[in-house]
Amino acid sequence: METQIRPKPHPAYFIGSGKAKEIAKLAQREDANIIIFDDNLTPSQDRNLSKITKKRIIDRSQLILDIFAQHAQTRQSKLQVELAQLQYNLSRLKGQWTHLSRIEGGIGFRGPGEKQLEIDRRRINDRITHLKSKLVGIEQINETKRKGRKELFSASLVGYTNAGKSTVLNRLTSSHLYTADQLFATLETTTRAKTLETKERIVISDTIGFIRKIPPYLIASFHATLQEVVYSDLLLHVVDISHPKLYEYMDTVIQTLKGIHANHKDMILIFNKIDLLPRNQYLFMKKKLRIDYPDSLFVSARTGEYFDEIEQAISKVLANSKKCITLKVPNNEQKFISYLFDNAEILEKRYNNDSVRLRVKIPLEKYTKNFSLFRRFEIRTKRMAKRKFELQ
Ligand SMILES: Nc1nc2c(ncn2[C@@H]2O[C@H](COP(=O)(O)OP(=O)(O)OP(=O)(O)O)[C@@H](O)[C@H]2O)c(=O)[nH]1
Ligand SMILES: [Mg+2]
Repeated sequence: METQIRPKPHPAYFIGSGKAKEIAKLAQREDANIIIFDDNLTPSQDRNLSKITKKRIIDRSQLILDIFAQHAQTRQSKLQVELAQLQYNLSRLKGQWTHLSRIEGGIGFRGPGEKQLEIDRRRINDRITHLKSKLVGIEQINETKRKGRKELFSASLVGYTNAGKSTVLNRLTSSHLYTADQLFATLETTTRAKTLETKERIVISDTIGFIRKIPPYLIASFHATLQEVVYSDLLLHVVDISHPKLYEYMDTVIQTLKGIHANHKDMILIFNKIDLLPRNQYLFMKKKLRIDYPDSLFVSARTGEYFDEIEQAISKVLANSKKCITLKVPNNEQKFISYLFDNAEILEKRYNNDSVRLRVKIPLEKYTKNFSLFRRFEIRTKRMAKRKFELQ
């Protein structure tokens, strides 16, 4: 492995040209097949590096896409991986386009290369449109499933890839989801039900892990998978406490959540894998982390140490949580209307001739208690259709 510190990437080689020659020699000597960069390269950097090294160059996004492709099992994840690959290719074609038009003079001069690029680009765009419409169809099916369990409080596990999310879910719900010491072992969302000691039933979902330095358009390809996170009531952020880059990884998770507008949700921070740290280091880290994250939990999903605290923390959030809903209540339901005014926070109200439309925030406990009434008057907005690929 080679590293170089530079004030900014070299426009032609990413690394310095001298370093590129050094790496070329090293790759020859070691008889390497490919050279992998832990960063994303522009198309021209990619071309120049393969020219100088005479080796195949793989950048960070390409490597991640390759892992995705190997792990994709379901129809949804296969479609998402293909979409991500095409988005990647399209971004490369765009780069080549500016590269060529600069050389060949742009307007008024169209070389054969450019025509081919235009055709390629159109084909890719057509396929992207096709894949997106299929994925929107899948999202609508997922949305219907989600509505079916709407009355249940839902939590989603989020975190950097390999933090132990699936292992945590397995232990919480006695499941047997695939876990492995590899990146992106999980690519799809799995939801499991759990009955808490307080007898309340909730659902918990496991989903794809996040990673550093990944272009937003690749995250957007996983829109359908990430919807579960967007619509959940609570996030369980799992962090591998034994990883030297834990702070950076936590920040990546927060930034990714921001990107999907899910950063304002209730969140329980779970520092996992405490069994991997020597006792004194664990105690030191715990003391330090508790200063910034006073409510965080420290557990081992492998040994089960302090694991009960997760359920207790979920119950606490559940007891205090509120639900936002829109209702259309006929004027003759005066009793229910005044119940709402007394018990819920009224966010919006609009009076019609024979009914009132209210957007309210209600404690979950009260919602569950009067579930049949709420269900009768609740308006289900078609959020999914409106939010189609808004991330891009
Ligand atoms: N020692 C130790 N290993 C753990 C613990 N939790 C998970 N692991 C291991 O960490 C690796 C990753 O665990 P997963 O549950 O697959 O992690 P994930 O966050 O779901 O990862 P992706 O799905 O790949 O994003 C596996 O080898 C687990 O056995 C823990 O508390 N202690
Ligand atoms: Mg997993």
